[in-house]
Amino acid sequence: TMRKNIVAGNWKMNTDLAETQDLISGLKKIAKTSNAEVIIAPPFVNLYSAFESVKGLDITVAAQNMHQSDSGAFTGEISASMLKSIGVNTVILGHSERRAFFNEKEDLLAEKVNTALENDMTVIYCFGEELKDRKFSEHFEVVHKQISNALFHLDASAWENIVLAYEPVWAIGTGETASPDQAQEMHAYIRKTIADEYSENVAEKVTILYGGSVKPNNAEEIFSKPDVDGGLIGGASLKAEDFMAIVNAF
Ligand code: G2H
Repeated sequence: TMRKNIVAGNWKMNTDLAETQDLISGLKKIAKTSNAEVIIAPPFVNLYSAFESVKGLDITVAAQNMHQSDSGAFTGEISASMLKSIGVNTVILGHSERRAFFNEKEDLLAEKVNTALENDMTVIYCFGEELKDRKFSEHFEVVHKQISNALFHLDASAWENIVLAYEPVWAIGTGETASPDQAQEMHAYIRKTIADEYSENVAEKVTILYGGSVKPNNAEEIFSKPDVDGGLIGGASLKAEDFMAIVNAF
């Protein structure tokens, strides 16, 4: 396809400074064999060190979150310009853990997306239904809203800097994965949703990642699906060997 394949590691609140450097050392072989763009998202405090450590490797460093404002009295928060100033141009927004534990809603996420794009950043926008939504057969509707509420105010051209990450909440860190067919079904639905709102061209170009308990033993089958363009990897991104195996599943 014309799409970029991406494997992104979301380290969540794991890895101190030494562990960040160790993990990156373990990833040094990735660049040579991979057909996918590789992204890692360490915690804020280690982004600078990570950025310095990946120099010369084909690895992009991303942030796991950021604030929607440019600067000001927001104690404890990090802005887009701070990220940019250390070379970080990619940010994960809307992760289900941000939604669940920090009450991030789509109106806020739309602001964060705007701020990121104004700062010429790439956004990895996460969303996905909960188990109850799937039980009530509302998963397509829920996903539609999560995408439209946060992203459909954007111009078609903005989509060049948007990556989508479908992460069914019931599959996150649970060891439960969506079956490759369930993933494909939703990814095809997402692409059709983009095509209906924008155009086939925009939809064909957008990279859609799957996330939720992707491991070395299931990555290849999931990534083989036509509308799955890669993965957002949590637990398995914390072991260099596992992450490399997933990256090399492409
Ligand atoms: C989903 C995923 C990474 P895990 O949150 O974003 O984590 O692979 O541990 O389910």
